[in-house]
Amino acid sequence: MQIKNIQGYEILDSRGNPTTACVVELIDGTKARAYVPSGASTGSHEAVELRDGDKHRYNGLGVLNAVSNINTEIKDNLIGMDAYYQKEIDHRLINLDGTNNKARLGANAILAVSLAVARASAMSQNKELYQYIQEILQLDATLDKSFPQIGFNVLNGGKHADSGLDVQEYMIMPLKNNIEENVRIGSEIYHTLKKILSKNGQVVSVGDEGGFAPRLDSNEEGLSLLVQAISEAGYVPGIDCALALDVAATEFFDSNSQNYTFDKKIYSGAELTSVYQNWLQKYPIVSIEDPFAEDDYDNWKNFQQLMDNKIRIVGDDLLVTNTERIKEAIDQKLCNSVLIKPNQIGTLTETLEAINLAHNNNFSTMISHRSGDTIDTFIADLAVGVSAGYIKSGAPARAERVSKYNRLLEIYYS
Ligand code: 2PG
Ligand code: MG
Repeated sequence: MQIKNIQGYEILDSRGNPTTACVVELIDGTKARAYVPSGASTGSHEAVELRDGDKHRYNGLGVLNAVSNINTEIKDNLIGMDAYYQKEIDHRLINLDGTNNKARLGANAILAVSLAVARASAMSQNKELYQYIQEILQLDATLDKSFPQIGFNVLNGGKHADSGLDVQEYMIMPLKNNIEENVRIGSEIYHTLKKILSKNGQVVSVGDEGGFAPRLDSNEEGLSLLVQAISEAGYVPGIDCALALDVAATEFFDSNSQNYTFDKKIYSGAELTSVYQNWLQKYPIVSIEDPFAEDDYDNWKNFQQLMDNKIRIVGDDLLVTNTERIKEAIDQKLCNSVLIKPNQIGTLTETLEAINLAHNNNFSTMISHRSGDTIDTFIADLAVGVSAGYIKSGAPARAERVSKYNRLLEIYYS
């Protein structure tokens, strides 16, 4: 089905910063939209998010250049192409850009178009988006829908809050086999945690991803609070609900000294490893994302070897949804799981390639939102479409976070 028109425009994300939106129209009259999210703790190897830098608009964060790239060059080149051929569309976009990190047209321009084309194609064929993704991957769509386990981020630190916590995300991960039950458990524990914090005289304001942002004495205190919240909500820690962390260690790594500033002290990679080992003895942690900085390969390798696949070690800033980096991680045994963020790489096709590469090499995948997000729910369909083991989209609160969880429920009932 031919593309008839493409229109990009600027909208606001959940932090109130501008981001790109795009509507794609097909000749059968189908119109579909996509909104692109934006990170705060970005990996240096991510595809480039084009910002205008014009201090007179949005403090330099405007995306009018990216929007204009959609409305001129991209539009001119894609009109008339068959939207059903996602791979061809995405390769046209990649070639048009011509750089290896989408720096010319902007990953925020390219991804908006790539996702809107996929959504328009699904709509035009009267399919749910997750089914359309299954078809692109040539998966057997007659199989049962498989739902990811959810990591609900209930305590925010790092670049996402001024809580003072170094660990960026403390997640609770309900372990039932049913998506509705897991959403309910996540919400109940979240509210129990709020009560505990209030009782302790802590603030219950939230960070960028909807998790609470209390001022705690140490990073470990976050873990004990979560275990307490799970128990007080009536669940058994480690049986009904586990813990997952995104340490986002690149943010507190000093590349000159090769050390980490953690809990206001200086740690070597080996010392930080001991901290994690100690936590793993005491708390039901099933996965740790970015335990070390994005280029600190030695410590990643050592930790993966020590853990011997007993937990998931998830590469985010390390891998940036990039097949080259994922290949390296597989070869060098740096971790065993990949965080998947479509805007780190810039097209749906490359995102699916990253997921395939991971799954074919026994790496699990966790599909992820960004800390600056919108109500776009593409990643929920992506998670079901590729049968990802895990998803994270922040707290079970705030519209841009729950939109993904609610879409999972919608798919469950579709
Ligand atoms: C992360 C993400 C999403 P950001 O580090 O995993 O939670 O944060 O979007 O700020 O990179
Ligand atoms: Mg991360």
